[in-house]
Amino acid sequence: MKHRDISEADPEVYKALKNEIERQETESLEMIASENFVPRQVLQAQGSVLTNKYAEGYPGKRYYAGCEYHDKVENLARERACELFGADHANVQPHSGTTANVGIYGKFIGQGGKILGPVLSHGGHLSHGHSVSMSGDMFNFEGYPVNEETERFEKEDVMEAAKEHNPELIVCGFSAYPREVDFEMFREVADEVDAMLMADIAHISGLVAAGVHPSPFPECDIVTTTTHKSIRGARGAMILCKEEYADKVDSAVFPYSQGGPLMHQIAGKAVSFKEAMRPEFKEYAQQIKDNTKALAEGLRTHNLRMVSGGTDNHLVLVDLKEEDITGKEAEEALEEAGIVVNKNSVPHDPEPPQVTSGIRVGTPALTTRGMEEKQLEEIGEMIGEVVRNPDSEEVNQNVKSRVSELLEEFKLYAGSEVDY
Ligand code: DSN
Repeated sequence: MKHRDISEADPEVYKALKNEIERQETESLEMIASENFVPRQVLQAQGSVLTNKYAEGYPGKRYYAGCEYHDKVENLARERACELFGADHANVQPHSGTTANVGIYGKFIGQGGKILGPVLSHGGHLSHGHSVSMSGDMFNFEGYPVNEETERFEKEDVMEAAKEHNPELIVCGFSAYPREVDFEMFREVADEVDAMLMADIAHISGLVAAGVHPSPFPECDIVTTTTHKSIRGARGAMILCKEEYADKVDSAVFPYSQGGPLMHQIAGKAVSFKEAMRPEFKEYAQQIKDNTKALAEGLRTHNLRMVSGGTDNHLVLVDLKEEDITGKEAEEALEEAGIVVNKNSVPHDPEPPQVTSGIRVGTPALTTRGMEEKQLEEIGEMIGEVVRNPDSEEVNQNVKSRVSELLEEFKLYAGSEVDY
């Protein structure tokens, strides 16, 4: 086998990698609420020789020989995950949040079983039972809404849906919900209808790990999360649970829903969990929350309405139903000006998901770049300017030029030896 540098071996891929780091570093403000930037040490683990090995099974119980170091790495990831989240057991093998969720539904509830989850346009995720996802196809999902007045998940509405549908499992956890999740409330509802309680904390796991958002334990029986959003780790997912569910959770992942684990990704997860244990990570997570509040202040200067009136976490959901612009048009105008957000359905959205009447705006990635309240408030104002004047070339140029200055001031990988 001949080893060559990627620049020589595959110039096309190499060029795309170089272009992508240039895009991330210099072209736009990354404000997709589910995205983040990992440090060099996580990239190194992900690019390691652990990719070369099959390691089906679990540490000490593999189906292939030669897993001594894979066991070491997976145990580190599991132990760190348990410590960070106060869990009895962690399975760090899920390739994605969707496979983690569907594995749990299948193993614990079974095909056709009744599950209650959040309505997608009220903050839920496709894997919480949407009809276009296998979760909606294989399981009998019903939805609970946000409250008409507060636009938050309130006990009365969740309880009403739970009593009407009598689910075996309740899913709490959201991909577009700007408020703190009240796990105690969900536990009370689950107990009332004798259901298991699962939290999907994919979006907020960094906040939970840092202790700046309430923990889903001990209220929840099982907790799933991706590992690359606010927790700023390697791309993938994990499942955390109480001891009594440990064996069943493990079998829900392998062999039920996956084969061989991606051990290089598990190494990346282990390294990122160690990062999340550092005191600086707690400061980072608190800064995410402070920055999002500042972003909301900036948006308010343009009288933009936010679902539920504001934010307690890492994102805001701007409601454009009463404005002369759709979510899609706002997303496009902002991208043109160098600010990357995503169009997002809002509660009672008259527009289809490809258009929507909202935008979701998050701060974890910009907080990783080192930006603070001053910058985020200004960025909120710029978003307001663009949304109010989507066709103005002058606004577009002014915002673009300020975005370039901010990117220049708050570098990402420059000086870190990461060059693609
Ligand atoms: N795609 C993620 C998000 O943007 O919320 C969820 O999987």
